[in-house]
Amino acid sequence: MAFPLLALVLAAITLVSAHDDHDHGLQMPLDYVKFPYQAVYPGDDEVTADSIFSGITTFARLPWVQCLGKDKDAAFDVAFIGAPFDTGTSYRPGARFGPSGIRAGSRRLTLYGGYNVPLEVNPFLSGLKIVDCGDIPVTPYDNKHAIKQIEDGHKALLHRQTFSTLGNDTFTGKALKPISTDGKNHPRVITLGGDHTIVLPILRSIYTAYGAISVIHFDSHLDTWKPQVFGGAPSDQAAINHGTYFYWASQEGLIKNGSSIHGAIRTTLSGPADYANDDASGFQRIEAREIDTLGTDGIIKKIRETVGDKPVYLSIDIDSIDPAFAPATGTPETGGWSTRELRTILRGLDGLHIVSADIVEVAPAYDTNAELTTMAAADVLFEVLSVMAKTPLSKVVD
Ligand SMILES: *[C@@H]1O[C@H](CO)[C@@H](O)[C@H](O)[C@H]1NC(C)=O
Ligand SMILES: *[C@@H]1O[C@H](CO)[C@@H](O)[C@H](O)[C@H]1NC(C)=O
Ligand SMILES: [Mn+2]
Repeated sequence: MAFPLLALVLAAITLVSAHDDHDHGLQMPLDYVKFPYQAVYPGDDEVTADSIFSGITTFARLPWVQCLGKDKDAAFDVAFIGAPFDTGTSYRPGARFGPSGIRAGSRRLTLYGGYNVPLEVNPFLSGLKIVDCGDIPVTPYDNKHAIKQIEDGHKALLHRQTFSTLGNDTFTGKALKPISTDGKNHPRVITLGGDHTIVLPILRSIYTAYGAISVIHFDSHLDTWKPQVFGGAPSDQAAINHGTYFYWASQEGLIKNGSSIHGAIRTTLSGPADYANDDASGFQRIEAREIDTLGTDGIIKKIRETVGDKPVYLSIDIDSIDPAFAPATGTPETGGWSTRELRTILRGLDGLHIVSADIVEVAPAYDTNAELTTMAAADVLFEVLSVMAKTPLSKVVD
C-alpha cells in the first residue's frame, strides 16, 4: 500500500513544479497587493479585481507590518491597529471580531485606486506611509490586564518615528512645528475595536503626546455614565466598561473640558441627571434628531465651533449609524443617522487636527450576509483617513 501512495505523491509534486513556470505557484503570496493597490501578480502594475478578494486581508489591502513584533523599528505616518476586546460590553458581545470584520469590509476600498471625490484627495497616494499593524494582543480573561495591553500597544505606535517629516507652510513658507505637547511629530493611529472601553487606555496613551485632548465622539450613547447606572461597581474592574470609560477619562483629566462634543445621541437615560453628569464630564451634545432641524451643515458647524483648531481625538461608535444601515453592534438604537449622513459630517471635519481615531462596537456576528455593517465601518474610516491625509499635525510658528 505504501508504494502506490508514494508514487502518487511524487507524481503530484512533479505536476506542481511543471506548472510553476506559468502560474507562479498554487498560493497567493501575502504581498500579492503592493502599496497602495497594484497587483504584483500575475503581472506587475496591474490593477486586477481578483487582487481585491484573494489572499490574506489587511485594512484596504495595505501592507502588513508587524509593528509590535519584528518590525518594531518601522516608521509610518498612519497605522491601523486592531484592539479585539469585548469583555466590557453590557448587552450583545462579539466586538472582539470587529478588527477582522472591518478588514473584510474594507477589501474593495482601493479597487479603483481610492480617490475621494468630494474631498479631492487619494489618501493612499498622498505620500503618507499607511500600514496595517495587525492586532494588539489582548487577553479575554482579565480586563485590567487587557486595558494595560491596549494602552501599551497604542503608546508603542504613537511614539514611533514618523515616515514623513513636516515640511514648510504652503502660504508663508515657514517651517511647520508639531502640535503635540512633547514637541515631537507623532504618527496617527486608527484603532479598530473592540468595544468602547478601549478608548480609556487609548486616551491615556494620547495624553502622553498631546496632554488633555478635545474629543469628537459619535455614538447613540453618552458613555460618561457613573458606574451606578451600570449595576454598580462590585469591583474596580466592573466599574470600567463601555458605558463608563469617558467618566473615568474625565476624572483622570484626559479630556479637555468644554471643547469636546458628542454627536448622534439618542439613548434613553436613567434620568435627567445623566445630562448634568455629562456636562460635568466636559462634553457638549448633538442629539441624533437634530439632523432634522440643523441638517448636516448645522451639525458640522456646531462641532467645528466646539473644537476650534485644537488637537482632537475622534471616536466613532458604529451605533451612531441607524441599525437599518449598521445592525451589527452591541447596543443598537433606532432613530440614528444614515451612513451617508455620518460620512458627510466626517468630511465636514476637513482641516481639523485629528491626531488619532477609532471605530468601535462592530460585532460582525449580527451583520447581514451582505456585510452591511463592516462595509459601513470601512467606508467611514476612508473618510477619516482622507481628512487626515489633507491636514498635517502641525502649526506655523513665527
Ligand atoms: C523650508 O524652509 C527653509 C527655510 O526656512 C528652507 O531652508 C528649506 O529648504 C525649506 N524646505 C522645503 C522642503 O521647502
Ligand atoms: C468642566 O467645566 C464645568 C463648567 O465650568 C464644570 O462644572 C465641571 O466640573 C468641569 N469638569 C471637569 C471634569 O473639570
Ligand atoms: Mn459607545
